[in-house]
Amino acid sequence: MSNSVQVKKSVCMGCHIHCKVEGHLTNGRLVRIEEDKAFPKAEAIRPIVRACPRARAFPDYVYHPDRIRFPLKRIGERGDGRWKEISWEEALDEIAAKLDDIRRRWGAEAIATAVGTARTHDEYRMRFLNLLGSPNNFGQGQICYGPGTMLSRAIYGWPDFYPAIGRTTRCVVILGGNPGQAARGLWHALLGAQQAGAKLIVVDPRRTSVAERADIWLQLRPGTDCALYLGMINVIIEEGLYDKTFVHNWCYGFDKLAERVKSYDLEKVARITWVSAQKIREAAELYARMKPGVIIHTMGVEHLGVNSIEALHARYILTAITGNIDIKGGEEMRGVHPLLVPQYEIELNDSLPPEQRAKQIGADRYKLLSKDGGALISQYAKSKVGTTHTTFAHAPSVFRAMLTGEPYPVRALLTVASNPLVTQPNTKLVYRAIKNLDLHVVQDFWMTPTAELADYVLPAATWLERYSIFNYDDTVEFVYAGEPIVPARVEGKHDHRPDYDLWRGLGVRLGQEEFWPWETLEEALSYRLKPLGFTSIADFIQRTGGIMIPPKEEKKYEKVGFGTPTGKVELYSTILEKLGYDPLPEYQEPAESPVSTPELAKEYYHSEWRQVEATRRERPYPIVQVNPKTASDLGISEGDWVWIETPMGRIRQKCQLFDGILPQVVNAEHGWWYPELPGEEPWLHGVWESNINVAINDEPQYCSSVSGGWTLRALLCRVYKAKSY
Ligand SMILES: Nc1nc2c(c(=O)[nH]1)N[C@H]1C(S)=C(S)[C@@H](COP(=O)(O)OP(=O)(O)OC[C@H]3O[C@@H](n4cnc5c(=O)[nH]c(N)nc54)[C@H](O)[C@@H]3O)O[C@H]1N2
Ligand SMILES: Nc1nc2c(c(=O)[nH]1)N[C@H]1C(S)=C(S)[C@@H](COP(=O)(O)OP(=O)(O)OC[C@H]3O[C@@H](n4cnc5c(=O)[nH]c(N)nc54)[C@H](O)[C@@H]3O)O[C@H]1N2
Ligand code: SF4
Ligand SMILES: [Mo]
Repeated sequence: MSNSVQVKKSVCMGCHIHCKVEGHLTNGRLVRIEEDKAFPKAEAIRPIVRACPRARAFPDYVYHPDRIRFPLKRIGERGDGRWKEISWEEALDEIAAKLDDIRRRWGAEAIATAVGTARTHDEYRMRFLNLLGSPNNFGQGQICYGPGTMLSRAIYGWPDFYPAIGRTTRCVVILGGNPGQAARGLWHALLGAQQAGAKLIVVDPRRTSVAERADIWLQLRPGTDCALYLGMINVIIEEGLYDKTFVHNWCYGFDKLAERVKSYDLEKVARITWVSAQKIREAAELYARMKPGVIIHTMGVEHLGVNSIEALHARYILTAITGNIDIKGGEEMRGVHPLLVPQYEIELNDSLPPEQRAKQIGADRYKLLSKDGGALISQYAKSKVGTTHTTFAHAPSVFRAMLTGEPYPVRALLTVASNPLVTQPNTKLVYRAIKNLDLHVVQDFWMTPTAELADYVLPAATWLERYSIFNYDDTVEFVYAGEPIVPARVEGKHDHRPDYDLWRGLGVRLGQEEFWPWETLEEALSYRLKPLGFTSIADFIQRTGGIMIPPKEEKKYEKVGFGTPTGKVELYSTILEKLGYDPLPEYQEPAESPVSTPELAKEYYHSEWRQVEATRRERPYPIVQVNPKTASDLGISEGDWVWIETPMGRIRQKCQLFDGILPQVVNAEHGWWYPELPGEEPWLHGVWESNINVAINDEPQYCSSVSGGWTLRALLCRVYKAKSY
């Protein structure tokens, strides 16, 4: 008998690369994920599926016996680990009734939502919350590209740049990024560019695989990026290496910038950063001379908390004064596809009444998050990009409100696609805050430590079981679409549903019915594609193969300008000035210095994948990297379990000796919990054992005063030998 073979097209949501993939099925069962061969291989966006350990393990992941199969309702106390299976309709009815009660007693703002790193259709969560009248949406975006996109919108009127690395690129600068492990698509683009002769500069306290390939590696003291970049700007201006025409026509505040950076002479910068003046000068000259150049900053900079916005500001100035904007092989300005209904429109941000928006927690202190900051940025940016800046509540402040009732009580939390008990700093506070709620709902694939503290746990459909559209959250004009590869619901076996079903299900039960005309995610996504001339998402996939990339125009700013108050790139930011902040970047000593976290094991994705055997086998334990000299002074050897301790608490990881890290610095992994340990309290799957966020502080002095972003790098700790398990 011959086997029936089927191929389905989708977009992998396994990580930020979002490869276009094909699911191969034999007799209806997923056997492997392959790259979509019909995918047009634009230079900077290659599928890298074959090299990806997670892609190989997806069949084990989607069919894993530990997945949640039906909605679960807690019986017993929260955290007891005792559950009863109920139907989706029962779960949604009960949750909606409880939310209705909380809304009546405390106001809609007492209901908050937490989300993770953009891998679901989050625009429907925003729609639900805006219609409900709560401004308290928060999540990981606040430290994961949120600071960068907020700031680039403020000073360029454009979302973050797209690194268009290609054959013409002559210089690539990687700031605090580890693409060899965390961004393989970028890694491959980089190798191609190097082969074609591009130069590479890497700024990282650790010798990563990309630092090993660098022409210049600046091994800086963690947390000092801002000073380093100001020093480089100083060199570029002093030596006249900036793009005079672009600066003259398109930059605002150059003279004030030149004045500011004068105090960042290389002797001083070398003292702050521990990088030699000579190397800093060489890096500045190389970047300014080898054009087009691309700067890519990732979490080493975004996670700097106190210094993050300042460092990002200096980083964007480097791109602007060298004129590397919107040119082929440089950093491109992109925007949403002109015909696609953008996520922004689905979110219905304008339907949140102003008096409710004004209650957004944290907005009074962290002004770039606030309604004023958001409105100011959006007013200018919208005219150019067509989308605006979505504001967030400040996560650490919302957890405090759950616990203390200040500035007002937050009584319910809906956590979707996130595991804050592991990924948010100050784990003890997060734990106590969640325990204090009237209602906690989690939608996930697995019983994570966070799900163990829920009242209801809803079984989510993975990207393999649902339709999807992807356009990097309205920041690029590509449209990718995917279809389900395996069924989400199998009678009697499991009833996984897309997150959309939660938001719509609650919306229609809470009086929002007229705003939810689409019964399913498939219908909702089809609506977004109709203006492009497709009858449905299935029609789009069938006729296009699931991808549309309109041609790219260079130097769009010559036609449309920049979406800022002055219509130029604001090196000197009039928006920051209006909000009461320093309009130019200035370095501050980090709250503490220095330990840096994390190094990402390539098999994992944050707190995910620890239950899948193939990936876990490759990295069974968390690893902390220690310089051999430091280890020998502390009596620690390779493979020892060591305590990593701060005044917040201590956790254990296994020591790896590594001479690519400075003796004063250690590097711990984040995202650790142990699915195999019991779920009930006090274990919570070992959340207190190796999770570095137990030891990280999130008080206001650890947060950026501009954006509220918390500090996950450049923190002080003590390391010493632990007993082995
Ligand atoms: N100390 C320290 N902390 C960090 C970091 C660090 O470097 N150091 N990194 C930070 C960064 S950059 C990020 S982005 C965050 C990540 O923070 P999180 O997003 O909270 O972490 P993940 O482990 O990705 O958790 C995602 C959860 O969502 C589930 N999930 C995945 N897709 C879906 C979906 O489509 N629907 C639903 N309902 N569930 C889904 C997964 O099973 C998983 O349990 O962590 C941050 N925390
Ligand atoms: N395999 C895998 N891939 C992933 C993820 C995953 O969990 N696993 N997560 C995804 C997500 S959400 C994100 S945000 C990205 C993260 O991707 P990246 O940002 O590329 O990776 P990280 O390891 O978080 O951090 C990058 C580098 O910052 C350095 N660093 C630490 N402190 C400093 C500092 O003070 N200054 C500078 N300049 N550098 C510093 C670290 O040594 C590290 O090499 O990866 C994505 N891809
Ligand atoms: S998990 Fe692997 S296959 Fe999926 S998007 Fe990331 S790199 Fe591509
Ligand atoms: Mo992230």
